[in-house]
Amino acid sequence: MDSTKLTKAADNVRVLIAAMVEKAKSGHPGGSMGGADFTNVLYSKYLVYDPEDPRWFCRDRFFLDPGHMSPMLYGVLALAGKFSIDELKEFRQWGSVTSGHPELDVERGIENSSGPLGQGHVMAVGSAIAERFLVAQFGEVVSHKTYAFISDGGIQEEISQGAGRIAGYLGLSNLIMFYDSNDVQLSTKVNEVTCEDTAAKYRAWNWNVIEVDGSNPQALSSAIELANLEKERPTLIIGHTIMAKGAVAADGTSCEGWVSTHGQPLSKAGADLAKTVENLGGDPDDMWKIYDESAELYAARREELKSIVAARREAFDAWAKANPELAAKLESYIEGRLPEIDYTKTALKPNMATRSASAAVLSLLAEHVDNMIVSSADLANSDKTDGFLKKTHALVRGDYSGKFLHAGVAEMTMAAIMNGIILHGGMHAACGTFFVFSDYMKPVIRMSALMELPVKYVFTHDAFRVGEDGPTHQPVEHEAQIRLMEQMSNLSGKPSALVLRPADSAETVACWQMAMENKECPTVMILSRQDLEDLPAASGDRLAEAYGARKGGYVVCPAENPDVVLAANGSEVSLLCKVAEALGAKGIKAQVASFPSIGLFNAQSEDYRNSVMPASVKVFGLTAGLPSTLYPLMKGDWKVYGFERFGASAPYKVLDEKFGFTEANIMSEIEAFLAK
Ligand SMILES: Cc1ncc(C[n+]2csc(CCOP(=O)(O)OP(=O)(O)O)c2C)c(N)n1
Ligand SMILES: [Mg+2]
Repeated sequence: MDSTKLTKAADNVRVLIAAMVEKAKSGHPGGSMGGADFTNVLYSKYLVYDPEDPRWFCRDRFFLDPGHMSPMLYGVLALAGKFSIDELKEFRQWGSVTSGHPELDVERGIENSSGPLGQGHVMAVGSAIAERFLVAQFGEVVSHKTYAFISDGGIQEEISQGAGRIAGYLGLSNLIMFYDSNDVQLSTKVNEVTCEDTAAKYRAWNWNVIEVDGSNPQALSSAIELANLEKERPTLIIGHTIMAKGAVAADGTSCEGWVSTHGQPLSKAGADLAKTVENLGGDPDDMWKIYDESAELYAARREELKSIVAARREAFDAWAKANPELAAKLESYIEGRLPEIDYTKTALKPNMATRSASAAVLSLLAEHVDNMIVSSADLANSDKTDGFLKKTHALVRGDYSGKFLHAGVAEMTMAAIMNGIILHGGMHAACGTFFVFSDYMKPVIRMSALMELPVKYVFTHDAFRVGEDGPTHQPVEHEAQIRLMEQMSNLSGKPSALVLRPADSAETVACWQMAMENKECPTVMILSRQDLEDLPAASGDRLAEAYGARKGGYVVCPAENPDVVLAANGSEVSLLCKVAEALGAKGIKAQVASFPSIGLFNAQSEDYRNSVMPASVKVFGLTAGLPSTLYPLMKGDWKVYGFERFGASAPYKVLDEKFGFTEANIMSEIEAFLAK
């Protein structure tokens, strides 16, 4: 192996990194320069991908955790032919493909958006789980490695605890993670915040840990080769690297290891750009170039990849020919086609809690959808994702045929794993916990939304009616918060999330079908712990009527020329139906509408919206969340009765009384509102 050639190519990347950050007048050169040796070795010698087909399903995946090291990734990908020098020159500029932190772009070799430290490597765990799961169904023809790159920040983020535990517990030997250990972070040296023994920590989680000089291509190659041989455990390669490798000041003294090089152009950090470029073997007057030696290295790899990929494709074709049914199934997975599911077969009983109705749908899904992983953060029997579990079994070390992942008590890790499963491709993924703990998952849901990943989030125990567990367990402001995602569009200009709070079991079925059919963004399901009365159905077919949910909101109790529209979702709708009946007896005509998704309703035509909420009619909203939950729905003359405090510990019927969620109190609220 020609170490000099590899170091030269890494130096080439370092020069490009320094130039990019300098030109952009912002960015993170230090860590990027130190990590370039590993990334260069990986891309020029080991990562298996098809240069002609970036989406080739069996490619190795590379997940970058520290997105601030984007210039390192863009630099290496430029050598691999995925970015042009002109595109590197546009680093961090409006409309460029080289944004400050990488944004998912598989065509260019970017497998994940990264920036929030910690999440990137957990997505890699998800990808590794998806790969093992698919190998269990289809065999080695779909196997590949998942590589992750993590830095001090990711190692310190709490989420790494969950990822380390789960990957080690599952023995994900197809996962190889490089830890760029450069002893420096954003504002301090690493030894100012921790004295942990990282190697021992990962070993304790059942990882294969290898420690190497992270600047030495020979040592890095050996480590990657060893990791590739590992059959039982995930591997952590701790690479001791050098922050701002090669950076020097005007007088030639070293600036390596300086905290100041973390997040600003080298010139601002105290180094000299021209001297640094020179020190790295580059030409300060011509920094923007790919050296002939680097081009040769990557051209040779391209040739190697051609034959590696051709052999893999040949083996795949032979397998497909011998196993046409399996091959067709795999194709349907990759294309994201859903099997035929007759949702009317959902085993509903009268007046179910929506979490129980969800369990019934999940049970049906488990029977039909073989490429779906459902997970729970140790609440499966409470968030009722066990409806799915009962029809399958859990993933365990050495047996990846189960469709259920016991994530343990690690909500954020679980969610980031779901993102990784979807990023891998060919899979559906859902995860559950109590709605109140969605707080632990928001940064990940945000990344699902940004990356347009259709993860299904199942949140139960959706309001103060959690009851005796008290205010720590009672979500109040959560629906208003999560619905903000419905008001925001993603980078494709579409809604960034679909948030559904069904009002009864039939609506839960409709909402689950919508969730499964939604391939464009995450879906959040907000479900009740307590039983809910089935809503009335004028047609006699409540399930058919519940598909009004497809429009986000629809009339459940119609009234001709109503005096008032009563608007709610979830558990509040059946209460309003009763109130409407009582108002009717007093000569007040109330039309009740259910709004499982406010965002989706607001996206409907004005005509449709007026048919549900006629323009001149007063609107009374009821919510067990903050009143502002319903504000985006309100127009004209309106009032919302909601919840403006933390909840309380007591049986939920008592809480209904105390907080005024009774027929009598809501009646009088409405009458007072109409009298105004
Ligand atoms: C969740 C999260 N918190 C904070 C930050 C801001 N931030 C960016 S890099 C960094 C620390 C970087 O240290 P390290 O990971 O060692 O990178 P290096 O300095 O070696 O480049 C921080 C705190 C972030 N991106 N994500
Ligand atoms: Mg560091």
